[in-house]
Amino acid sequence: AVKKDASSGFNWGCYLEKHGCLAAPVSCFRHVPLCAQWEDIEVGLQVEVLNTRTTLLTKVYWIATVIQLAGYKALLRYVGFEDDDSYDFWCNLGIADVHPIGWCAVNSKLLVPPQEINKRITDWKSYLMQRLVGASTIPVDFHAMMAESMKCPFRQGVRVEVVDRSLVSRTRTAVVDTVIGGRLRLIYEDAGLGASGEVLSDFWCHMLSPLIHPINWSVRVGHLIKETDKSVDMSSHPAFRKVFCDSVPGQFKKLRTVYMEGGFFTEGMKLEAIDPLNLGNICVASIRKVLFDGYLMVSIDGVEIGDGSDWFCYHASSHAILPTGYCQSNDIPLTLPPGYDQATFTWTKYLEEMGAEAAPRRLFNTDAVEHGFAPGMKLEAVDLMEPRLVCVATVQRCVGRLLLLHFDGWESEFDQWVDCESPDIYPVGWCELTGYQLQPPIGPEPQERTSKKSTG
Ligand code: MLZ
Repeated sequence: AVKKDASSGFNWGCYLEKHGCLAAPVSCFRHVPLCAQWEDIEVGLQVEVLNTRTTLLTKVYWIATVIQLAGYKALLRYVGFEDDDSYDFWCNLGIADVHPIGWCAVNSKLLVPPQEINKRITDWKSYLMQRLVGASTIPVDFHAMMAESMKCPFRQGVRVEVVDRSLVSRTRTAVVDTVIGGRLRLIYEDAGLGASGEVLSDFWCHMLSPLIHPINWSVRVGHLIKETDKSVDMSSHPAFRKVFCDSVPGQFKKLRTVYMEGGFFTEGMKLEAIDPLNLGNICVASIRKVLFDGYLMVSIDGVEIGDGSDWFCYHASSHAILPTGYCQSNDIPLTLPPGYDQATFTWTKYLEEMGAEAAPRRLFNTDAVEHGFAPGMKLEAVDLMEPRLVCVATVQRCVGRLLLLHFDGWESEFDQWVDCESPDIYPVGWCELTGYQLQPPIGPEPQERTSKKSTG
């Protein structure tokens, strides 16, 4: 039987084969384990891998060749099957019992050929010698590097400031409850507990997310922070029984320095911005307030409540703010304020009408980058509207630094624009690697292959 992704019953290998899709390579994702090393992981590599095609009771290994790569997953074929693909199997290189050539010899493990080919080739030693000449393999310290790169500076009990999901214009103090693959489950300090002790309000984000900050950040940059309601008793929750520890700036992603002298963003300037509550829309927007350290409060024109509660904080270096005209020059539909018409809207007229000026183009971080993503590539991506969910997704468009992500099986209303260096996108196999639950596409599951194939 085909073994499925333990966490969700979803099988990436079958899914990619069925749809004939490519996965974005691990080297596209700067923040994930082994990104830098992945350049050397390629089709044709040979590895020593657990031999599942044997009736022996002891663990034995055999040599296999990488036939195809999909994120962390590799389609392997045992040496000796030559062009016969019927026993190919997908495995996650990060967790499978996969080792560099030579590992068995060093660790006194047995290399035994699969039963199907054992009889076909009599002199295995010289056969292998022939097949392994000039072969490349994975680095000797592959698994050690993997473990090293999965370390995380956050643990349960660390206090942070994070956006308040019930009022996006302010932050709120929260405590780290769980860490999985660098993703943090944060519990607001005054979230409250339900009748059976369940947390009433939490938030998930990656440790490199622009939405979390060290303690005292809000006061330092001049951002609104909710005063913690001291009357809420959280002490019976495990995350609050730990010795608290305030997070410090060194634990967070360093943002690109912006120079505020010599003409920076000013209040009232117009721009285009990703709607923080509707991440598939790029909208007509305004700078509402300039905070310290390059942070800005931005609002979406025409839909404002009026009390500032829907302003949103973006750093000046954020991918989510764009110069006026960006959508037009990149053939992206610009979401207009209510009452305006796509056919007649022009920025020149709008600015004149509003008596406003456009934020200068040079202030935006729209540098082109060679990110390696291409339309059609599959990946695992956070649904930022429900950031606990990591979902099966497809790159729909690439525009400069921006990727438009589509969630497989979902309407296009769920599509989201993200930066190519977003910490919320992961290679195929990341969930399996880190033990995070993957949300499979909704709708009918692709049919599994009916051959006698088995996966490792
Ligand atoms: N409760 C939501 C979940 C949507 C999750 C979509 N992820 C791509 C709904 O069903 O609308």
